[in-house]
Amino acid sequence: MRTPFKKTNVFLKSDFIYISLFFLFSVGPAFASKGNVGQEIWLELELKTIADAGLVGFPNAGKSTFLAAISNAHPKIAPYPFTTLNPYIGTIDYPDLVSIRVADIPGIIQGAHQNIGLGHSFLRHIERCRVLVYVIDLASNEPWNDLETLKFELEAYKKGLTLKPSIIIANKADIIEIAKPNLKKLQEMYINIPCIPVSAKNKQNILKATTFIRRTLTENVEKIN
Ligand SMILES: Nc1nc2c(ncn2[C@@H]2O[C@H](COP(=O)(O)OP(=O)(O)OP(=O)(O)O)[C@@H](O)[C@H]2O)c(=O)[nH]1
Ligand SMILES: [Mg+2]
Repeated sequence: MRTPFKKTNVFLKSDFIYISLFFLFSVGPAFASKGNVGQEIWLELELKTIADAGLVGFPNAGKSTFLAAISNAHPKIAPYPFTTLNPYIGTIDYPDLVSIRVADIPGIIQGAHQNIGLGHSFLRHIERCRVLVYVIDLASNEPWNDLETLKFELEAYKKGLTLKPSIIIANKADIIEIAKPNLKKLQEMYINIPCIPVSAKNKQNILKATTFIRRTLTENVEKIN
């Protein structure tokens, strides 16, 4: 049994060891001087690139459905316009371990450059993508007009924006009666841009689409970096 005296004695000893170790290992500043008044600066930082490829299209064209089909993302999909209100990033993982980031950008409508619809804030996101992937609804009345409008809005927002490497994803190809003649005319009108028919909903021709996205990025690596 220990006496109270012995207990106190042990405590004092360990206390002494701790204090000695503290002084032995603490290497604080040797002197201190009075500080001057510091400087204050306001910086506005803007993220330059949000993704390798950006999905550009009218509301309801199927951008989010396409992103869900090609990547690991699970964006909200619904049959009404402006379902997507903020850019949503997904990653395409290729079998050789290369991955490409794709941004689902909220729908652009006529007058977007004048801040109509979701306007400027989303056009700004398009600037930050290396490659433009126009997602066109083949079942719409005149899909080539949709593409013209999109390109017009991009150019009106910032001259030269449509010069970025681009491809067309002609979506809703499963609605065959309307999609088939529309696809033919769209491809005839835009011979300089690869145009890949897909059905994002049924995951048809998705491999071809992801192959073209990658090819467009790698072929233009010098232009876009
Ligand atoms: N038939 C058919 N319907 C599709 C296809 N892709 C998308 N849809 C439908 O089109 C509607 C709109 O799809 P979303 O992916 O939400 O369209 P979005 O372009 O992201 O629309 P916003 O977010 O509003 O800009 C949904 O009802 C989808 O099921 C397709 O390949 N074929
Ligand atoms: Mg969407």
